[in-house]
Amino acid sequence: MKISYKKKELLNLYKQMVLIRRTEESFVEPILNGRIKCPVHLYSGEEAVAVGFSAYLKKEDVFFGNHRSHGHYIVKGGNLEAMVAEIYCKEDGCAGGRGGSMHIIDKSVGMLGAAPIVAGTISLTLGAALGFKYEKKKNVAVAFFGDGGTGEGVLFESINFAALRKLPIIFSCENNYYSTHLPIRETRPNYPVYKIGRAFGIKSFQVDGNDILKTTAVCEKAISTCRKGEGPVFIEFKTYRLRGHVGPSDNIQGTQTDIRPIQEIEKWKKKDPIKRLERYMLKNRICEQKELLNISKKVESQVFAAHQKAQISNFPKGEEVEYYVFR
Ligand SMILES: Cc1ncc(C[n+]2csc(CCOP(=O)(O)OP(=O)(O)O)c2C)c(N)n1
Ligand SMILES: [Mg+2]
Repeated sequence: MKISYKKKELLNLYKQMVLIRRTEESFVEPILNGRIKCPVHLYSGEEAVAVGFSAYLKKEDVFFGNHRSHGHYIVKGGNLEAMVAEIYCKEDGCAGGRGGSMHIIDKSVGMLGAAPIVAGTISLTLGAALGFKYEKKKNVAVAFFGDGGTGEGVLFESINFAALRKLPIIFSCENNYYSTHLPIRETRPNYPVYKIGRAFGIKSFQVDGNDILKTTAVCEKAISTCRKGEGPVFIEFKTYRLRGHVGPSDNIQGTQTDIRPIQEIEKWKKKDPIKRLERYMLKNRICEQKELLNISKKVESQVFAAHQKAQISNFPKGEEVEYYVFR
């Protein structure tokens, strides 16, 4: 575990995780009362994965995500107001209100796309990495996908091609042990996910995805490996979602559909990445409780302002419904 972070760096990691958490939790009420109409997959609980990349990223590096990508966008330097507006499907949104929560994109910050087709953006990330290599750039492309993505052939084809061409790509698997309501133990043999990368001879790591000190360390290693031309890298982040697969809870239709055992959920709540970093900083007297509270308060008002703005923004015009559609 890297313990040489300065106070400022730790507080910055903390702030980013809190920003993602408060943003995600702020969607719960508008989802339940129907003001947000698109499907929303919350990232609460998994923040230390995305934020782990933040310290070593450059603006010119690129991210591709999936249906659960709000946190990736925020870490990549995305505009919070534009993301919140997108989730309300408003025209001030980063995709003009046409994509919604599952299609977060903003080329100006290197968030090159997110899509809910499981594993659907992995090959796109590969293309970006190939472009970096052709242009002799030292940038890195990161593909975020869930454990569900390990059941898709395109992942294996992409790792193979990336390994063959030594591309600067990080295959970032957020293993939260479930693909919708399907536990990973029912879809994969008992063979650790990170070993998928080993089979192709690339550097592969497995890490506690709820420990920000560990995620930043592994991300630093992966990013510098890629910048040196020694990529690709595969990382399995072991993590857990604190909310339902889609929406605040899987019991949204009034029936018990979250098949995850209560004890398992409780166990993971104790590993909440934000609380863990709080405990670490307080125990080591790195900061005081009131500094953490101040950060939370500031974040809270930033998130509130983003909702206010999104709610008064307009929906895209009806007559423009066919714009940006392939025909
Ligand atoms: C190719 C494809 N198959 C099935 C689906 C339906 N589907 C949507 S999300 C999802 C689960 C994804 O699980 P995972 O990749 O582990 O991500 P998580 O939701 O756990 O973050 C599935 C199967 C889909 N969107 N695309
Ligand atoms: Mg999953």
